[in-house]
Amino acid sequence: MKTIDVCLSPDLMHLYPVHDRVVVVVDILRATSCMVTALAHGVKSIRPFANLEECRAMKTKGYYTAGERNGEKVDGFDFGNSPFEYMADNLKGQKIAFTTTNGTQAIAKSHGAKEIIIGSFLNLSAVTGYLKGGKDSVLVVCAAWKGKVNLEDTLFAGALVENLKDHVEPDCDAPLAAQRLYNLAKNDMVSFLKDSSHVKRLNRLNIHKDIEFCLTPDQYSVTPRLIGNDLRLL
Ligand code: 3SL
Repeated sequence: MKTIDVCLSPDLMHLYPVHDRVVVVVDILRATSCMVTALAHGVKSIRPFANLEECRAMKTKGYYTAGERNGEKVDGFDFGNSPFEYMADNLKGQKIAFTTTNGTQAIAKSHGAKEIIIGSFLNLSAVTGYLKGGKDSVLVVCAAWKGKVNLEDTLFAGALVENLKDHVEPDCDAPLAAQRLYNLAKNDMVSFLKDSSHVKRLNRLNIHKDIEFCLTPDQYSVTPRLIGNDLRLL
C-alpha cells in the first residue's frame, strides 16, 4: 500500500527522502492559496523563487513580480500575497515570478522529489483525487513559519490524511497527529485557528478576509504541478 508522511517544517526535510515521492507543498496562509487562485483564474505559469533578488530580476524577462516578506508586499513588485489580487482578468495568460517568506522556500527545499504539486484548502478535493489516482507514496511538506511549525498547514496535511485514509498508510505519527487535529478543527477552522501565530500576524495587517477565503475548501478544481521551473495546471 502507498504511504503518506507529513514534514511539519522545511527544516525537517533532511529526515524525508523525496526522490520516490509525490510531494504536496502547502502554505495555507497564504502562498499556495495564492498560487492555486492565480492558476485557476487563468494565469499561465508561476515561477517560484526562494531568493528575492532573483525574483525581482524576472521583471525584465516579461514576468510580473509578486510576493511578500513578513506578510507585506515587496517594494517595487507588481503584486503582494493576497489571493484576491490574482483574480483579475488582465492576469489571464500572464507569467508571474513569485517569492514568499516560507512557501517558495518550501518548494525550493522539495526539489529532487519525483513530483511536486501545490495544495491548499481551495483545491483540497482536486489534490485528494489526484493523489488517489497516483501510484506513488505521498509527502506533505508544510511551509510553516521560518522553520517553526504552524497549525494551518498541519490542518491541511491532516485533511489529506483523512481524505486518503482508505488508500494510504501513515508512515509515522506526524500524519496521525495532523489527522486528529484536522478532525477536531474541521467544522470551524476559522475559530480553531484564532489564536494561532500566523492568524494573529495577519490580523495585525488587517487582512481577515484573506484568512477566511484561504480556509474555504474546494473553490477550485485544479492541481498545480511543478513542470521544469514553473508551476502550471495539469
Ligand atoms: O510565508 C509565506 O510564504 C507567506 O504565505 C506568508 S504571508 O501570509 O504572506 O504572511
